[in-house]
Amino acid sequence: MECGDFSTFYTSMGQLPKVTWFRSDLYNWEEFWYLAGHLPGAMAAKSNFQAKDDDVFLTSSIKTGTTWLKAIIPTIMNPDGRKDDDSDDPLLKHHPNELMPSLDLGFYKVNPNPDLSHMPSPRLFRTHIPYTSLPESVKTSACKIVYITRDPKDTLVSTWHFHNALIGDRGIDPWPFKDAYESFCNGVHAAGPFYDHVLGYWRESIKRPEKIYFMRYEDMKKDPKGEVKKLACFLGKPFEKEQEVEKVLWRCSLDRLKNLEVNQHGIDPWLGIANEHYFRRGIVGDWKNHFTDEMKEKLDQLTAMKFEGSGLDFGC
Ligand code: PAP
Repeated sequence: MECGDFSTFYTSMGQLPKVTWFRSDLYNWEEFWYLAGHLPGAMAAKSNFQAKDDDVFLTSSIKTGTTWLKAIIPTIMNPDGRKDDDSDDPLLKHHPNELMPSLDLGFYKVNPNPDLSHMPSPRLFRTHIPYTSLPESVKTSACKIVYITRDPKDTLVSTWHFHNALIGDRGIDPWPFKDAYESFCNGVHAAGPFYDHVLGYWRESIKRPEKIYFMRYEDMKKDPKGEVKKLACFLGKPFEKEQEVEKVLWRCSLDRLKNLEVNQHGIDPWLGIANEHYFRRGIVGDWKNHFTDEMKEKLDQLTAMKFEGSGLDFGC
């Protein structure tokens, strides 16, 4: 593979199945859907990225609570992240996206073979790439992967709000919810099909629990201290005192992050998205404000059918 330009990836892209997903083109690569602007970076990362054993990857389908962990993981990994004094907290000046940069929507989006040698170890990355399409070295090295998922009903509602916020910024009318719902059920959405994405990481996490730590947003909301303690142990940075756990959770809380200047007014330099759009309600069960009984029934049945025999559920 010749590196240095994206032409090979654009040529491959041109031969892939393509659909329209509310005014955007989606391409199907290796069984998953990608936005046109996101796919070349994913392809380049798969071809060219070399993982290191101490890298940490945060992986997810979209809108499953990733931003919470984009804040929590760097705070756990930062030797000063659990100290009393907050004055040097990187979150004061940086959106969580910057602390856990995207492999494919950041580095490999702008350069198919970027020089990452300047990054201090341990390097922290995030990605929405499904397990099967991860760069081979991410799977085979000793680097750790944290995956977060969420009840598909709330995931869909969060996705729909996020898209409406983005298109609202461009003066475009909102996306009809029933259209978003149909696409989601058909598996046609960015990083979809949702169920295949979740199951890919879930099955691998069962085979290799020391490699992949699987989390659910609902568990984080229910028992944040317990969940974050387990996460810190997985990352090899266990907490010594209860107040350290509380400190990390406070620093990364939705209320705090939402109200920080950097998140109210900044813009993600890679994606051009307003930082504020990553923080909304952050509750479990927001779907109740948007789903009819019939919609709930159908999606719950689909979830039960897709996850049958996997040992995974969302308690719905
Ligand atoms: P991404 O895929 O673009 O990274 P992601 O962070 O996974 O988005 O999902 C955004 C959701 O996480 C939002 O949920 P909502 O739409 O239901 O409100 C957002 O509010 C929530 N979220 C962001 N930060 C936090 C946080 N610190 N604590 C809890 N939830 C959060």
